[in-house]
Amino acid sequence: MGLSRRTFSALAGTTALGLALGGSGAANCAYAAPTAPTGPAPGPPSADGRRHTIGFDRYSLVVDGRRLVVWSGEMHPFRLPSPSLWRDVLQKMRAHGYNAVSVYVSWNYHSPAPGSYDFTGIRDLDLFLRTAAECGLYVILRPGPYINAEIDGGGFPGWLTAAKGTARTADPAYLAHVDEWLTHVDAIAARHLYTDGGGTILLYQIENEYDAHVTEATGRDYMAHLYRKVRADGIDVPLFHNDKGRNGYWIPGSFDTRGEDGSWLYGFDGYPSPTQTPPDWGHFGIGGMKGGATASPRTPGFMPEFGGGWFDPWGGVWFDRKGYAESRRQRDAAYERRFYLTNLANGITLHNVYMTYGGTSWGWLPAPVVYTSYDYGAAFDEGRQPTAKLVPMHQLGHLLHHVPDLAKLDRAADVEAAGLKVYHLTNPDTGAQVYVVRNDGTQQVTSTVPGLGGLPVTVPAKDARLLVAGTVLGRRKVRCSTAQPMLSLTTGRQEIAVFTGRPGEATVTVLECPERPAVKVLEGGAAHTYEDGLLRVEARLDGLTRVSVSGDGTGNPLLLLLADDETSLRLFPHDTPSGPVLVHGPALVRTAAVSGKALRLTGDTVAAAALEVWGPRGITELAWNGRNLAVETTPSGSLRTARPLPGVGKVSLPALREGWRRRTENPESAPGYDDSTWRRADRTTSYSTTPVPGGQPVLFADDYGFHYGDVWYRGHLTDARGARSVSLAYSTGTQGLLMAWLDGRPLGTHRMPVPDNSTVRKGSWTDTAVFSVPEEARTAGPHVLSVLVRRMQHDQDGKAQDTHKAARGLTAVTFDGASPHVSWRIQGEKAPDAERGPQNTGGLYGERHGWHLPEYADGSWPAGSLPRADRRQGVTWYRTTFRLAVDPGIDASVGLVLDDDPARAYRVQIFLNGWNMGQYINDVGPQHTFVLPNGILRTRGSNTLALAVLSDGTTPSGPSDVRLTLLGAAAGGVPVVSV
Ligand code: IPT
Repeated sequence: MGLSRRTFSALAGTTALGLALGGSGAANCAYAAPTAPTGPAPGPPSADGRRHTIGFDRYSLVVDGRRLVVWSGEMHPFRLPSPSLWRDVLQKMRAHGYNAVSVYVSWNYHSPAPGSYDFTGIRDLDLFLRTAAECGLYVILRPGPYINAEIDGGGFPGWLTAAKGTARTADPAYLAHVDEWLTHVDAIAARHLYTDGGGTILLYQIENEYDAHVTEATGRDYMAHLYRKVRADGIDVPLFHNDKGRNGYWIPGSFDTRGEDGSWLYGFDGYPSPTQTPPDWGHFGIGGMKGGATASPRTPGFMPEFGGGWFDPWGGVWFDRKGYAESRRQRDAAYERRFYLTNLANGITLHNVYMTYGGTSWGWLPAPVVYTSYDYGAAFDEGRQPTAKLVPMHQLGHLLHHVPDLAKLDRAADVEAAGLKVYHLTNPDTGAQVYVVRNDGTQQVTSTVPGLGGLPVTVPAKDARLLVAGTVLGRRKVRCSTAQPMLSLTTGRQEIAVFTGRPGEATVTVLECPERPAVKVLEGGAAHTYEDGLLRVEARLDGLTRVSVSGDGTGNPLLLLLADDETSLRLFPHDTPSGPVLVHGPALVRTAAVSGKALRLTGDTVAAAALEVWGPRGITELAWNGRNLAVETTPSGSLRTARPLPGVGKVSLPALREGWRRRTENPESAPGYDDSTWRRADRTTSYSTTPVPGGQPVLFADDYGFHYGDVWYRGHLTDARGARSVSLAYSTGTQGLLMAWLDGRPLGTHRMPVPDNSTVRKGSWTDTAVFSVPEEARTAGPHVLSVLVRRMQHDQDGKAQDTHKAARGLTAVTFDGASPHVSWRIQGEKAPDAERGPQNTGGLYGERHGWHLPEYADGSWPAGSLPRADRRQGVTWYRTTFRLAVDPGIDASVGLVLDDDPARAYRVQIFLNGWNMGQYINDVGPQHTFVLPNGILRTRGSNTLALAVLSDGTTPSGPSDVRLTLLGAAAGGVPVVSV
């Protein structure tokens, strides 16, 4: 590849420039001069149309010559099928201190068939990238081709499971498909690169957790192929891979990048358990730790995924059936502090939390290992609500943005503090001292940490904090503080420094003031003394303590704010072209813009909240969500609204008891059903990894173009004389099942067991259902054997063994006592829904005939009220409509709850306005609440709910308690366009 103009613009640092120009013409674009300056971190990025350089050295990325700590959160656009809400989540991330969003792009979501690609509607990647840029977030783009991600086939399209070529190798048949995918993604990505200001894509990942074939030519050739392809498509930002663990796989130089190793970063992931001591995976090799960042000494410590929660499997064995609330409890705010601060202390300056908003694996998106909710116990829950886990993210994210010393840290002399683990670091340029102090014990510890002025530092059990000494904030040096710094900024002439900690904590902050300052405690309880040029402020954290410091010879007055955790979450710094602003009060501040004398803010309130703002000089007016507000000035140098902003009004949701209509289906089980338009299952070969049984046709659904949801088989038998039983071997993902009928008479249902600890990761389940053949059917026939398979989804391919190609559906059918001739027909899903996509619907009769769609006329269906208690093997549909009239100024997050006696054997696919919002398994769980995203849910208007109920026939069944629930509400929100 020649040195394009664009790549040229990606050069950072004169060393790299010289190399690139003098070299072979390769784009050695990103290795920065080791002496890159430590200046303030660059402001929030946007699609500004300007050239930008993205370089790095061993400490950090260097963007436009300035160090950047990447504080990123993972979200998946495909797990939030309402594009308007992408902005909601991204704005929330930005407001709470994240500066980047990392996204997988899932091949299967965009490609229903070979050669067919869709990037429109809910699949509009271009829109997502534009929105991220508008929200001021960098993007880390991760289009695979393999992603894992607990998504069907690990992101591989259904059609790829039936295609020639070994996946995740250099097999040309596979690479041809891969190139087609990357061509489509890259055409969009290339328009949004930060290097030319088209957008904010900062980094780009190829493959994911590729730990197979690492030492083989096929693995290296595959990676080299992906690298070349992506570069050839014009992607000129640094590329990287996400090493599964700390193996040192795919470090620079480990495969052929055509001399471009300088633009290749090493990244690795980790998901430590909360019971573990936080591991030292960074550069410093503390504790003799090998691997991780130490494997690549010239690139910055980079964790493209660090656990921010964990997923929950069907049955919920990992979390004691308590679901994601338990995941969130185990990896709580203190977990984040302990583990993420340890990462920072180890030189990890590119840090992405997987997940930050998990979302929903709606329709047939989930991999077999998970159920519908992908909440993940993340900082934002599935219903887009902030959780207590945001506290550390917010405090640290803003700190990293405002205190550039943290972007370049070396390990400093070890210090000991009784009962605490201390990481001592220093910025070699500024001399700032940083201490990460961690308590791994089960009791709170108070100890003195050498270097922190002999002050007692308290760390609660299983918690951690970051403290600084000798660090310049604005015009003053902080000699030391036992509170964690959160930010430092200057509005007009006023400097503001914020420190934080747990509520009730006693803190001491010592500032260097050359002259005796005038100190005023404006709010809260604080004591202060001045001696030998040092101002010592003592305060117990409780809400917001305000101390003003002036006349100390430094020039600018300082407002020292000491905020407890909850209060810190109500402090929102924002950058505007006129300078920084700090907003205090509301639950969320989304945007801040200066127009003339007015500061125009948008955001959310939940409870009524005073709105207070520190802003650039000349600002005298405030507007909130478009409304001008009366303001007054405060002794803190801020503007405050005369009256608090109102909180959110009441949201009422209708009951869903009335108006149901009900219809049973599965005519396919009747002997006379006309299946002549179904595909004949008569193939004899397959690319599946499942062997085709001798003497039988291929029955694997994927081989007939059916990739998602339920599939029907009808076997026409000519002679069943003497048949005692029939054995139906089948293969599904977790929780698959099979039900069979002979000549319309139910033979029974067979289900895969609920996974336990030993089987929970099993992607592919195979078993054989054996049903006895009723006496009256043991005749010459003809007979019809009808079989419905809920095959669930394709396994992921984490080990690169083509496991996504394991068969789904029936695999072999044999009779005991007879060998009738059988000819098979198969029917699965129809052509994919153009808007909702290939994973929305399977092959049930109702799905094939649009019973899930809002426009379907169900007027002829009999009325049927809930609860129901039918005993019938097969499928029954329930439909109702309901109206919502949520105030347009309210963002209400609504869920659907299904509840019943757990002994009842049935499952429900939930269709809202035609969208498959997931699957409920009454006797397995643990999920009962299904999030209904606004945009799909009409919050002002009519909605159609259709439930496709599949019941075993072994117990009475039918939906019982079906109701709407409010997952959260705020006054504010983003405009939502109906999907
Ligand atoms: C790692 C994957 O990279 C990611 O796609 C997802 O599957 C995640 O874990 C788990 O949610 S796999 C790692 C835990 C071995």
